Amino acid sequence: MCKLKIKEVNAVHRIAVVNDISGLGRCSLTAAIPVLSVLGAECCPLPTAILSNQTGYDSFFCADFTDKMEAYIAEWRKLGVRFDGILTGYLASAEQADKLLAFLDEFKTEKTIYVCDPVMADDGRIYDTYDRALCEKIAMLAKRADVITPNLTELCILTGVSYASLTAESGAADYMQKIANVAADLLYGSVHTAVVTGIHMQDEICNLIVTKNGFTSVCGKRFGGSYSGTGDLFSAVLTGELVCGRTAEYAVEKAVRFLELSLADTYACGTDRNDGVNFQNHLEMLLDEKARP
Ligand code: PXL
Repeated sequence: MCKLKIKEVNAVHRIAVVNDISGLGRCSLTAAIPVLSVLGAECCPLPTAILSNQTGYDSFFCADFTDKMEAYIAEWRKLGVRFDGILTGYLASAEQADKLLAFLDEFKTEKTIYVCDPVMADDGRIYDTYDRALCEKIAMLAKRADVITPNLTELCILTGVSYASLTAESGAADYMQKIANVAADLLYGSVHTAVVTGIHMQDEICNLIVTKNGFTSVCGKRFGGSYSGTGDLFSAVLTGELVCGRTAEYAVEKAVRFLELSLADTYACGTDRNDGVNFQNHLEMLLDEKARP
């Protein structure tokens, strides 16, 4: 557990999490809040939408928060709040992305670590609530980040590479290198690390950490298909650890071990993919060994 000295302005690191709140599906903010709290950070939600349940279910209610964001952010401005980290995820509109670009201009300081999870697609498909205009805006947000966490589908959208062609190479000995080469195109400006998540390799799911110095992979055992919220749990662990000064390798390893155990539990329980990951019973493994009683 990383702790700041008591004399510092905030006793714990403060992370603005720009994401939706979904009543069911254990994703977005309902994943980020518990994870960041266990990691010892203050999670400050900037909601993008309020949903009855995530959009993978057959039906859902969604209240878009775009029109409320300026008034919400204005109160943060008045309070002079500063963030050690900013994490962005699911967005409700292209207009919202413009508001977030302005939010970054104002609230991302030299000391703020910005992790952009370019949530827009999975398994080769753009989410139903997303369109081309929103995906283009998300690409603009991703360019402002320090670290980006696309899954393989999102990586292809961001780079204009065909998902079908890239995944057709999955049997090749140099598949990881090929993905790393694609991800390397996204490393410019402030973006120093791309973590490509959810790469299917036989009975494993792998994640690639790509920097200008090359790439490393961290794999975990695969259980069942893809579950709602997996990417949100991953990006929350990553952000919480990076803000504490940990390396991307350390953070990704921790996220993968946490997800591996949580997904094994989820699979064993026969949980529906839309209901998300049974991570609650495994949060304690995010505490450092030395911090345990
Ligand atoms: O976990 C990604 C995500 C976040 N928020 C909402 C979603 C999804 C994926 O489907 O529907 C509302």
